[in-house]
Amino acid sequence: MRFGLNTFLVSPGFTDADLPLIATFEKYGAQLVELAIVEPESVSVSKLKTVLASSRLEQPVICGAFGAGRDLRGSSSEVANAIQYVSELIEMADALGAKILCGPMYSRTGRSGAHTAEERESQFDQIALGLEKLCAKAEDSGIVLALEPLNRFETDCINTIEQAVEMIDRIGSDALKIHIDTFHMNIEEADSGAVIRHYAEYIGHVHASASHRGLLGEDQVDWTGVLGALHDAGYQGDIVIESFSRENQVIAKAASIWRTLYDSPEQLAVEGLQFLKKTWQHIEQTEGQPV
Ligand code: LER
Ligand code: MN
Repeated sequence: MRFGLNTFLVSPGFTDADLPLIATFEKYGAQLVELAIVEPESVSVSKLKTVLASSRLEQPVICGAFGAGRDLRGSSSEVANAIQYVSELIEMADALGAKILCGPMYSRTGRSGAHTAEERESQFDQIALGLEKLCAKAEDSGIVLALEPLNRFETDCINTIEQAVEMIDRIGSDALKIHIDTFHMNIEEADSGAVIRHYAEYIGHVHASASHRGLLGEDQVDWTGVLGALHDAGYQGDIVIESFSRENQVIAKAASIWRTLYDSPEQLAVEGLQFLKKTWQHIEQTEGQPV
């Protein structure tokens, strides 16, 4: 189990210019870096590998960004782009020794609207076809694709853990898991801790994100409930803090961070990691004790 930081905190999309972030995140107390790769061609895998190897954050997670033009339920060119993009990320993950590729890869982020039951069914059929191809590639490389449900304003497609489970059961590949995000769960789930306990075996990755995307622990997420459920389920994966810089134009509309939520990315990172580690430790120490 590791605690880490997503590069969206400071960078609109990881490129070679962001390589120094790895040392910075290590200094902040991260045990892994989640690389938000918007344009795979702006990353030199060999340079990245060298920098990772010289740090203690050797095995990263890759986070996909599904903006305009990448949509498994879109036009044939959008589908082809999405497949091409995720395929390149799988290859990058493989080259870097990463085991998880996460994000809302079923559709374009920000696409949200009403559909008839028939339209929805045909969209899901189309997504399943795309995911089947990607899972076959991921299986060959031993990479897990972790699907992230998003809140209703960012997608009308997969909003809840249960909907992600339906898609995973339909595909039936060991390479497909769920990527939960406490921010989205806080909007869409009735009880985040309970749903984590119920579907624990499906969870492959976690974004720890405050209910307002600001400082962890100074928000409405029931952190003891969420982390307690992951702990009790024997979760062995990564828990990565995600927030976004206000300057991040790539994800500005989706993240909708219009006001200052913390003093600096360093504050969010350092205090957030300390908060997660302290809460996890407390859960471990009080395990089995009467409430
Ligand atoms: C991405 O991990 C995420 O949580 C989204 O809200 C960003 O669009
Ligand atoms: Mn997220």
